Amino acid sequence: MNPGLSLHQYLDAHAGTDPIRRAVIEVVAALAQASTEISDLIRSGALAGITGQAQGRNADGDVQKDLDVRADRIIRAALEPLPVAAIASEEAMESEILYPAAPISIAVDPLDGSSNIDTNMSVGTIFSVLPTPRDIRATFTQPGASQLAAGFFVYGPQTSLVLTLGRGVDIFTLDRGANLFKLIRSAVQIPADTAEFAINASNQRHWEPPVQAFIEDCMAGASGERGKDFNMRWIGSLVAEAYRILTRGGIFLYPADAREGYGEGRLRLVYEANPMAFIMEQAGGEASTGRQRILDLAPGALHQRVPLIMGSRDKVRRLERLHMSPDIKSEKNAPLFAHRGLFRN
Ligand code: AFP
Repeated sequence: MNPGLSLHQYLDAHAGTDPIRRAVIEVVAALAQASTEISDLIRSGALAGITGQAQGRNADGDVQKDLDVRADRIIRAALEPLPVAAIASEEAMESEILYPAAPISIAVDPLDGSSNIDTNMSVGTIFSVLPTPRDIRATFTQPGASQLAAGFFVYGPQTSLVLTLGRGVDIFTLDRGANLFKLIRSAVQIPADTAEFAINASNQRHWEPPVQAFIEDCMAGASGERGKDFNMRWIGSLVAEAYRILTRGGIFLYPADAREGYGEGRLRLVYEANPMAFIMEQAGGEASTGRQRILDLAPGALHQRVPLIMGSRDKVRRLERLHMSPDIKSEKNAPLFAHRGLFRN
């Protein structure tokens, strides 16, 4: 597909005359417009009164920043006139029914990575487009494999959109002069193998044995059983980590850990893990809890958390094998393992 193609031209070509596809592209176009407004706020930061300061907590107890609330409002206003049956947001306890007869519904994390706003780091908006089922109450309990489209905006040095409509992954960057998103990469493929992992290593003592073993092997580098050195990244912003993986491969882990409230990890299934998993698979990667494919999970609750391991296919599969390996489970209590520790003192 020719570079420089505008998002509108790209979306029109996808939709044709199919009414559901047309509804999907109208939503993507509206989210793109909303993202330029959010991007402008972020670029202005304190000059636009954006402090990154906590304003309280959202419905599920997470710290809510001023821009979380403003981004949510901007997105809802952009979607309001469109054929959307229901919307679910990280910033609201319950989903909201808009036009029940509409063919699609949206789940959104209006501003992911907001704890990074006051440090001038990349943050983003993540969205998932689902078909509206016969029983609208079941909209957000559909497995991620039902998604019609998914994507995320990264508000970084460039404002970019990573998008899948179910036929591969394409990336667009905002041309501010023309106020248009333009295609910069099409048919993105994640390298199958990689030498880069992303995990918050400060939680190492809380991880389950399979994750401990995987990271330990990476840290052992060329002298260990992997026979090669690895690099580590941790940005604290899911969209930035995903964008890097789509650019040069790698694996991202936010696993379950033993801390209170982290028994199912930190990330939300419906509006973070599912859209990311759809994108990863469409780009030739994989996304798993370590035991199950993310897209096969049927959400039990709107803000349900899930362990997320995603990125280069071979690495995700290695972690799944480790989770299935009975030896690893028993090794956790073995004296040797107890003293191995990730960072030898
Ligand atoms: P915030 O939206 O609260 O900043 O959380 C961002 C996030 O959900 C995800 O984008 C990061 O990968 C992850 O949390 C970082 O979590 P830690 O702060 O525990 O490392």
